[in-house]
Amino acid sequence: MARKIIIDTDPGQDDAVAILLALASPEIEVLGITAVAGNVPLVLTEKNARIVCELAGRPDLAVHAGCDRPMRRALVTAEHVHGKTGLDGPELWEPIMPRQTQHAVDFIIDTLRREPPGTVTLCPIGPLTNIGTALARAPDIAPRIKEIVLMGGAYFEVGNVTPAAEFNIYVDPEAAEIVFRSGTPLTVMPLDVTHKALVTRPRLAAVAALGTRTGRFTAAMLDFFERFDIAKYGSEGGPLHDPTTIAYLLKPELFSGRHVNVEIETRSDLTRGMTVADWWGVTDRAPNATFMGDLDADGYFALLTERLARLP
Ligand SMILES: [Ca+2]
Repeated sequence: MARKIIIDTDPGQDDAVAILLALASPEIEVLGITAVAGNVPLVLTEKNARIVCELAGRPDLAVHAGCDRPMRRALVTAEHVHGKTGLDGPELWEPIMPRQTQHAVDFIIDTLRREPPGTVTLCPIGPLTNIGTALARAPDIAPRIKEIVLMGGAYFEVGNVTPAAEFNIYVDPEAAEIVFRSGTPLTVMPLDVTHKALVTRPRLAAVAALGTRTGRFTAAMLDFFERFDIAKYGSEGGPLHDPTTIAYLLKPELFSGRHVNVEIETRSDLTRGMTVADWWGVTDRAPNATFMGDLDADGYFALLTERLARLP
């Protein structure tokens, strides 16, 4: 039986690849896609999610627009990384599939109450505003969630948007705190993992060589995404963050980490959004998350390329 998931997202080129990976994989059933403000404002992330569904030949999917700003702060975006549209690189179009009228937070709550307990996994790959709002408004859904597998945070790599914080957690630390204290099984893909998942030239060439529309679209996105990251990190390629969550659902053996306590810094202006992971077990705080630390990068990109080849 396919694993039921909701993808909560702020596309974002790497979000788009995560969505494509899920839609290409028969082991996964995407119940819906919920958009949140993050990399770019909500009006764009919602539209980009529909563009990606149409690219994958899935205009039947439900895309819901969610929160347009963090729970208690002004929105911070990242056009300097993702471009003005959020999906800069390939040629984009005006999607014709409809946006659902139901708010994403209501969709998340209704879906978790409707489906049997312990069967729905949430995959947040943007700021945690939609998920945090849903948990705050309907605490009864927490024990019904099978698992939350999210991209966010960092320990050894520390930060990418500030010296101390990763973007998704930084944008809405209050929402992240709700998620990390929700008591639901939590698997975290931090920068410690994604900074080892580099889109090298040969890996990019393998995607471009698929010869499909999806392959060309993805290669154009990654090529754009790369330029910023290579300029910033000076590495052999940019990190491909968000698809690690979906890859984990498909092949958990690609990843390794530790079950530890993770707390979110919400008070300090200097370190706001820091994920304080007790990697070395120096406190007696109870573990609340499986915090990943490493991945088999070649296995990850092989999985990704093989799956993308199945799309039109
Ligand atoms: Ca994202």
